[in-house]
Amino acid sequence: MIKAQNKCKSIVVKFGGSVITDKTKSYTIKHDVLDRLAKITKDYLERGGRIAIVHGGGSFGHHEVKRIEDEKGVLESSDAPQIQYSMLLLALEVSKTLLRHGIPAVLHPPHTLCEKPSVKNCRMSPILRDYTQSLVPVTYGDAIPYDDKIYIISGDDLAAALVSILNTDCLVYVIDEPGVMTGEGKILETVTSLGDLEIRENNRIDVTGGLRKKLETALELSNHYRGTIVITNPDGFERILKRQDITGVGTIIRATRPED
Ligand code: IP8
Repeated sequence: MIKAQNKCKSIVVKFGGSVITDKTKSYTIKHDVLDRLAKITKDYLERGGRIAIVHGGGSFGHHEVKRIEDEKGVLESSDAPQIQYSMLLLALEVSKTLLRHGIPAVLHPPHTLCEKPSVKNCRMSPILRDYTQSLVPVTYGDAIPYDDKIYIISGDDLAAALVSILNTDCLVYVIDEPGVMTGEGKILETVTSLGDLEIRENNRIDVTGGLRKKLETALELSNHYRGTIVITNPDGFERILKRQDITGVGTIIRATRPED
């Protein structure tokens, strides 16, 4: 029996790249969606909620990586600036929208925080510093040059690392489906293991592993994170933030623990 704690008074949210950009067209932002997410976030802050925001690469970072790979066949550290620049363009648009809605968003580019290509080697203290001062840190998936190669750090992993550092009640992954869907199009209420789970994945360009990798990260996190991890869409995000509660929204990710 899964006993989730349902309150979400503090959240790390990951806005999926496929939610805030149009993955069918390079460098295209869904401004209407971004505006909506910003408005929901602002209302939540006004009601005392605390939040840190992570976003994905969408048709910026993923398309840029794919373009370079197609062109050269390999990714070298000299390609990092181009990918970083593509992500900065998106991150600046996200920040601009948040600021326009009156959200005190502070941008933290991961290539300035992460020494090596693993979130364990990212210096999160500036993000904690800002969060502690009731600012809203914003970070995102990025390219880290290391050992003459490039590693892509996913926003999913950064979000998973941040919940423990910021000690938030919830981790919400906002995707473009209401939750994790089965092959037949049913929403799964919970995912407790990957096993032979059949999930519906879209086939858009994704260089960091898509939904299956997200589930792996979330399941691994749930072994030690005592908050709640939920995957949902913008409607679900709105319901969670309005009620500061996740009951009945999206798919809860929680690996089965011995005490269950
Ligand atoms: O969409 C990927 O971040 P994600 C970032 O969160 C790049 O996996 C540069 C492709």
